[in-house]
Amino acid sequence: MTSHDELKAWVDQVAALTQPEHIHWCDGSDQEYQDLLDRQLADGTLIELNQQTHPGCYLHRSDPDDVARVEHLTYVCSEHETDAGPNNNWMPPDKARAMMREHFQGCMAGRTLYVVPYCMGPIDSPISRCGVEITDSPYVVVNMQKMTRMGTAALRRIEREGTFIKGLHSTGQLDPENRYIMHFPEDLEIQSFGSGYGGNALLGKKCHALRIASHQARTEGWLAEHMLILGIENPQGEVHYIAAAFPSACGKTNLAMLIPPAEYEGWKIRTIGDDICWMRPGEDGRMWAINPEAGFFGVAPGTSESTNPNALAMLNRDTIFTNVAVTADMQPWWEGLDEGTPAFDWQGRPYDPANGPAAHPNSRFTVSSRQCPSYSPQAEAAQGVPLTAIIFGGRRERLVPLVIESESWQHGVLLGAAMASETTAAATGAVGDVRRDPMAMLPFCGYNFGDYWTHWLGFADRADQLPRIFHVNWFRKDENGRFLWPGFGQNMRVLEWIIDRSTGDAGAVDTPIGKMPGQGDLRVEGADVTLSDLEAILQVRKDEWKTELDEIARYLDSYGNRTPEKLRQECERVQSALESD
Ligand code: SAT
Ligand code: MN
Repeated sequence: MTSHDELKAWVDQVAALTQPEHIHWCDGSDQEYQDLLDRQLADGTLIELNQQTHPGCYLHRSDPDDVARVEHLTYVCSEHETDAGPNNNWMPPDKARAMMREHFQGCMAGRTLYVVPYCMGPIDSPISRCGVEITDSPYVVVNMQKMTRMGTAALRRIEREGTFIKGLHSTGQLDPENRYIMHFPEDLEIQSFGSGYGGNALLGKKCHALRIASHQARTEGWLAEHMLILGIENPQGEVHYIAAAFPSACGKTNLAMLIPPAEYEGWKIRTIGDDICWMRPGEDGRMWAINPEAGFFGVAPGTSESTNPNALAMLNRDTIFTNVAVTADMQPWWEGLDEGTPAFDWQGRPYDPANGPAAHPNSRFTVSSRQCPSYSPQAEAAQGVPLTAIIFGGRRERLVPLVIESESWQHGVLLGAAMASETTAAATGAVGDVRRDPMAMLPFCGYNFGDYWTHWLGFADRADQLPRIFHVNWFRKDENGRFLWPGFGQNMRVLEWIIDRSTGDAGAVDTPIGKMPGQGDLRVEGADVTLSDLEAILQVRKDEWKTELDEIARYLDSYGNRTPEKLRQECERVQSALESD
């Protein structure tokens, strides 16, 4: 199967523990994919959708208690608790291993154990990293096939390189009481039990590409971030790349695939990735980024002809849907779609509005990036793409203006560290509470946030053409709960300002919290926004910002002596700017 002795030994060891009936080494071939589909169609794991309208599309209905990431059951098991930080649940590694051993004991009896070698990032990129996921879920395997470079080529790279991330996954009994997502960053290892849901079970994604990779990135001098990457091409054919961090279910996929408004003739958005960005300083002093993923695991509800036509166009073939509703003729359906009516809800019940939405609010599509009409060939480039700007953004009804430009890298890191957002359905728990979510990494940073901010600040000395950092908020509302900014394609106007600021020729005004577009600096002709709305979303209320900064200072303090002094100083600088203005 492989010439890699350590890998072979690990598979044997896991098989001895979990007692599968069969072992299958995945090669990533079309035949293998087809066999896996057939098997899941036969046992009901997958349901065939309308093959006339949606060839190659299938539906998976998950256990109703297994529909989102479980942050309260996700642990970072570093040797020392302080290294995991207050931002993570922690358990001593020995204790976690012993507990997980009991769960895994015999759990694959009667099942097939799949060995899934995968590469995060283009197979020939020096920035890419490999892993092997062992799983007893064929649904996980077909999803990994779309989301990563999976199969023989990845295995060959692992054999050449030696090191790989070990990920062990079993759906167990899908019992929410016996569900754990464990990370052992110092051993480059993941163990996940009791869930089949994306972020808990597709281990290449959040577990590897963010939690373990962020730890690796710190020791090796790069960054693993919860960011989309897009290219903006102007009518002269110049392309600038932007990476943008938003919490889950805040529109990363829509922004990554944006279609510019009519006034932007000759402009194009090129999609590199919609969720994860690995970046490192290049020899030229710029920051170079790759998307480690090969597919999109996007939120279905709200995806429509008006919000994201590119996404809609890629979802009519070869897509796996999870927990969406279906029409009477078995087409996939979700809230926000302009056409069709739901006949059966996400649990397969005849649709009744009394039961809530037809599609689960965190229902998802899994699709290969190659199907995206705006997918950039540069996404396959081994060296990655150079970043012109980095954006942080949250979902904030109040306070936070449409766009802020940082005064410096250090100020930009503060904007990221101070991010907050209303919670969404992407994780179990309450929806709509404002929580601090630094760099949108709260659920994903594999080590202490204090050390993470120090790592971020350190790039100022290591690269001399760093991307400019901005903060945006598309979600500001008025007193009546109406959105003040139209969003979606119209966000292009903000992206243009961001690029022009970064390359030198757009106006801005100074405020105590950073630079903002002044009157006439944003191109708004043709946008569905009134002047008074625009004024409202660019307003800085000093009294409210003082309270916000006090809260940010307290939040930074909660990381104790791990919080970098430079970040506290930056916070104090903004506080005194607010006092003296
Ligand atoms: O965590 S997932 O990968 O399932 C999606 C998300 O919440 O960003
Ligand atoms: Mn995400």
